[in-house]
Amino acid sequence: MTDQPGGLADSAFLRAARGQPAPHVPVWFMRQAGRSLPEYRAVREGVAMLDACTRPELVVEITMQPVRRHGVDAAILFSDIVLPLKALGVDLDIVSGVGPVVAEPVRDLAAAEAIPSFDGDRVGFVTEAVNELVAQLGGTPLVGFAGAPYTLASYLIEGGPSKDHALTKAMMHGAPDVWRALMDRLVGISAGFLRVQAEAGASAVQLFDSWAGGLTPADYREHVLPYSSAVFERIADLGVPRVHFGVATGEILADMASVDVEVMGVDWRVPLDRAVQRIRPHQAVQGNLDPALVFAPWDVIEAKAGEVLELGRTAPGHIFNLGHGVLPSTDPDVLTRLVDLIHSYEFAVAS
Ligand code: 1CP
Repeated sequence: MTDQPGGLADSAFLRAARGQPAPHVPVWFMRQAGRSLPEYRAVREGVAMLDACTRPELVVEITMQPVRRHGVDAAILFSDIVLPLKALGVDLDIVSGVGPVVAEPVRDLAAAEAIPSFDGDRVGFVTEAVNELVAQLGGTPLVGFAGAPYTLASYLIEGGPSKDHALTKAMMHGAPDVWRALMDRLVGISAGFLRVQAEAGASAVQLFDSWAGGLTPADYREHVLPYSSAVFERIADLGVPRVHFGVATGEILADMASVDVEVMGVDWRVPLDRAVQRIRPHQAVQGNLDPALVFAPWDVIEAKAGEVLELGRTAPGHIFNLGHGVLPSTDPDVLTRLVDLIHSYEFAVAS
């Protein structure tokens, strides 16, 4: 990374992530790659999702597409949270229209202990893709990511997407030895996968604990937080900004922010000024326009995005994003217009 003015370290995204003043509020969108873009659907034609993730030339192309089209301030690697599990030998697939499906769900100690340890050699294609992306992106940072232990565990235990996570919670409460064994392994996998991406050149990393918001605060604190905390501690030496994100996390935001992390991702349910009161004073915020709002008339989008920007000023740094991923039917032109709006926004009163 270069420290020259205008270089990567000076990018609006990294400055905001570190709580430093930025020339403009940086913006990117969770799930900006591989969702709403016709050019994505064209290159994915006939290629299975997880195969696409293992082909560096495709990963590079799909990761670059939203950067070229929207002019966002960060790229996110095209991959999936279950990819490292698959690469390590867990029998799973991403089924179109469903999501990740696990052939033999983890239900006992033997199955938990059979989850392989992380091995960077199994994801050499990620290193290759990240190296190439860093070269092509120049001054635009690349965000690496991983699923948090709890969210990964939910897929492994349920066997696929679930609304209530009943089997996951049953294991958490009813089989603590199995839970610990599984979560310990997933800490190694999440941290290992983030490390590989950062060492290959990713400028920041995000841990997606998408489903943690379905837990009671007590359960989150006792059964999940220690493992997510361990992931962040294991990668602290990398020196890249770390983002912690989940959905519907209002009630657990303070706990999520208690880990060693620079940026807190906030979903759309909590106004950013209130989020700032729940997290730690040095932490930047990322978010949080309701992803459904981009379907509203433009004057409404403009007003709501303006509100998000104004409330974001209460944090030492603000990275504009949606409160969760881009919805697949989103009009990409609206996202481009939104990026332009964020970049040209003039704050009402100087700070
Ligand atoms: O910008 C990007 O799209 C980057 C790539 C990306 C990311 C960051 C993909 C590609 N997946 C993810 C993360 C991911 N995957 C999360 C965390 C973020 C979030 O909360 O949205 C989760 C929970 C998953 C699991 C997953 N993978 C689901 C959700 C299923 C459920 O439980 O409801 C689904 C549908 C997938 C498949 C997937 N991942 C990515 C793509 C482009 C797709 C669709 C694959 C296809 O073409 O069929």
